[in-house]
Amino acid sequence: MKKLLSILLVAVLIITAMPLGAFEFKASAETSGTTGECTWSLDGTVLTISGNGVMRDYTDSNKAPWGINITEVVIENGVTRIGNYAFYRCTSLESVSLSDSVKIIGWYAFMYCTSLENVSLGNSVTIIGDYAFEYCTSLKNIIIPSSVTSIGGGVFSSCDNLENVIIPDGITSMGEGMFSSCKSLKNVKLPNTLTSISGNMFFNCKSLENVNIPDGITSIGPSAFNNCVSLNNITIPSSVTSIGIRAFVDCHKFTNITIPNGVTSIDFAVFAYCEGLESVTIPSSVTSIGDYAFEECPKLTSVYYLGSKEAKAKISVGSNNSALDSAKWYYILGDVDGVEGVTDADAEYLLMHTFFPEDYPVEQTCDFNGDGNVNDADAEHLLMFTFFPEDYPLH
Ligand SMILES: [Ca+2]
Ligand SMILES: [Ca+2]
Repeated sequence: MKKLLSILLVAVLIITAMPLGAFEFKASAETSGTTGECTWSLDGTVLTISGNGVMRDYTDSNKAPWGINITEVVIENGVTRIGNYAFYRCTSLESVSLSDSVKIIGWYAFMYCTSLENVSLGNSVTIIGDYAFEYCTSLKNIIIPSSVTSIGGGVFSSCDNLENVIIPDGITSMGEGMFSSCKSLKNVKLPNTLTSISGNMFFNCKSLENVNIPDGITSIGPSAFNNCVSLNNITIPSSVTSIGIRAFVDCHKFTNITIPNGVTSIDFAVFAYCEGLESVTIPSSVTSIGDYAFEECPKLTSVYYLGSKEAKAKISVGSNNSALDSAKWYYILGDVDGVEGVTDADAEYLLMHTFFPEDYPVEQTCDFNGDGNVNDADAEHLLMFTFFPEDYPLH
């Protein structure tokens, strides 16, 4: 009896001496509690978040109390914010439905939810935090509601099976690498309200075939379309003035590209390894071409230059651009105002140039009739060229 008592005593001592961590199984067995201004309850593997206000934020080390074995999440009306890391690594989670009261999705909220297929974002979300859906590898379709104005960096990065995404107009900010390594993404329509394309936005989107660059975009970030090996020719609108390094590396399907007037520099490796590229149009605004800009463009045979030979000679060209040397350069004469090719507006511009050369500068030789002088006769010749190009060739 005494022996049994001492064994019991020892057992009690051991249990009380055990670190708190040994009882963590208790916490994971809980089925309800509070999270920020809200409450949560678990029914089997279905989690419901209720209340009015924000959920609390979690981290990778300070995990959410409902564990990672949930299969469904219901966010009830009243909840305004999904906490950071709220459902991080919930690898069994298949379905999420946000109520219309949710305005903000915290960062990493659904990252590594590798079974997540059905996502309904409600109609009030304005901000989707960084990496919120990164590595949601089962996600095929998503509709971003029109309430959204800002999407963080890497939000859909590495969603390997994402095929369709609807992005509404109204969005003004889409973060770096938002779709990087979305290997199934084929077609994307970007919103007209966007003003820049962030760096790495479509990096490594190997299936991407069509994407628009909306009018109003002023800059294309570094590596924005790097390794988009299936991307068809793209129209770069005239609003673009800056194209980041490596922006179009390995865009194998490009056959011709027009750089808009206003771009002053074709930077490092922008079109490197565009192995199908046959022709490029370069505006007279370009003053420098960086190292490797056209490295390994073996099919590049035609360069259409919207300026004079004299102006071309002044372009600073970096190393490893041998394709530019072997290609034939065509000097597109007549587009004296530098917009929209040769039109009657150019004749008018040239006439004004003969009166006010400082107010109407030209970047090319304008002796279009070849008589040795630049005067109103050349403006007239240029106008006739727009109607009868074969009868009035430009000299
Ligand atoms: Ca013109
Ligand atoms: Ca002349």
